[in-house]
Amino acid sequence: MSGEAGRSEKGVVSMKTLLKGGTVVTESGPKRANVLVDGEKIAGVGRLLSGGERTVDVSGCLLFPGFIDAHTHFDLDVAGTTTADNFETGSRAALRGGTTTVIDFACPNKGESLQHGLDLWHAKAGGHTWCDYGFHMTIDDWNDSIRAELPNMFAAGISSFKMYLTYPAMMIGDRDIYLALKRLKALGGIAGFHCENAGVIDGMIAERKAAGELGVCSHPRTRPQYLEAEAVARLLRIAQAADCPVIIVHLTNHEALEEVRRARARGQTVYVETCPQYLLLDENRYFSEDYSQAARYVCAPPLRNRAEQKFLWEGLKKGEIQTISTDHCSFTLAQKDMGREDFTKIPGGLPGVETRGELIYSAGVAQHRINLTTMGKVLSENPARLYGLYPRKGTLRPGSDADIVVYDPGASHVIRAADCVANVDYNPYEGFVTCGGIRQVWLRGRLAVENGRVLGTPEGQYMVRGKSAL
Ligand code: DUC
Ligand code: ZN
Repeated sequence: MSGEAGRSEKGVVSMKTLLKGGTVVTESGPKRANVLVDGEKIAGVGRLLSGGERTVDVSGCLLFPGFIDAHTHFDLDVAGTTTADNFETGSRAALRGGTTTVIDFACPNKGESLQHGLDLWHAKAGGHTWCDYGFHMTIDDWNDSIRAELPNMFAAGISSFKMYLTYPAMMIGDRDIYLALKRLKALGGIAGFHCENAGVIDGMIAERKAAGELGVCSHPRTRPQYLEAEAVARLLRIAQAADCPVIIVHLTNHEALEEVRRARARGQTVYVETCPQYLLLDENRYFSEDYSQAARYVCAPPLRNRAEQKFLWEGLKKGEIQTISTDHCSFTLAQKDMGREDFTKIPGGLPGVETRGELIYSAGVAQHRINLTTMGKVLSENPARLYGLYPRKGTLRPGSDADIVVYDPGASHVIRAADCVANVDYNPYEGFVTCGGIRQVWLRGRLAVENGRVLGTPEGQYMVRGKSAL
């Protein structure tokens, strides 16, 4: 790399950089093109494009728009403990994995205002987040004051919300979901839903406890996929009543997807997210004799039967599933130890923000389950559109932020926790051999990661998001 700095109109020192010789993953397919970056923005994309004070040779590499992870939980209190990754460590891991924007869930406690939750999340993230970031707002209560706060949330750049059909601390009833959705519809907002049947799960847990079956293998057995499908079906009927589009987050299985198809067939707008853990891992992980080996995979919904993975990949290929996010919610093995005597005390969640891009390329594109265009859509373009960031994010075109993942398809490495920067002492994909690897990550025109090294300081900016437009 070589070059000299120039001065932009605003007097800010900027340098034009040409990323030369790569293949750009565009919305209509991969195209050989050079990318000219000017300051924080993309200035041009084209085959014959030249110029720039410095040239970076990216021949043989794929250039993706920076990945967006629309489902992270950093610095969240769960089950009497706090996630191992805060915004500092989590966003650093995200950036290393090609994710240039995360959307985390601001989470006021029941009885607190949305504004309180938002202030708290700004305090957690501000000044030490490595990638750009936004927040969804959790609605875990519905009353006149929360209703009255919603316009302020939009003004603060929050256009998407989250509701839970499970977890007593956060779940919200059918009436409140219905009323909240009607209000969101009027305001042009959208909501994602965690769909599992809380009541029946509670009953099943009580049965297991009474039988003394307190091991990790009771976790998947008390959260079967048909209870996820039931909750998806119920939520979609409530959405039908409210006439409001909705997002099903972390969908894991074909029975739940079938309910989405039914709703779409009757004319509803439904978006679906899945996660790498449901595409690559399966429930056998819970049946290890070694507590620690099993407990590290506890998340909700749980990992499913291996046969489900095929349905999810097909759903992605057909465009039935629009996004892959991680639900990154990391706990150390010591934290996972909290459930040695009782599986319900294991804090639920997996790390994933650092490995998503390489896993989806390796298990998806390289195995011909999805193509490059679909990978670009589900990791970047679709979340940008769905969550009101497009075209600033989610595309490599003139005027967009110069968030670029330079992916070398010829590289390969073994995923090891010891090599990762997330603040957690295991990796769910330990030993996985990647096809290809991330060579560079550019964040708003700045080289932020090179060959696994995160460069510079935390310069992530809060993203004021517009309305959903997928
Ligand atoms: N599932 C988890 O496993 N952890 C955090 C939240 C969630 O939905
Ligand atoms: Zn989550």
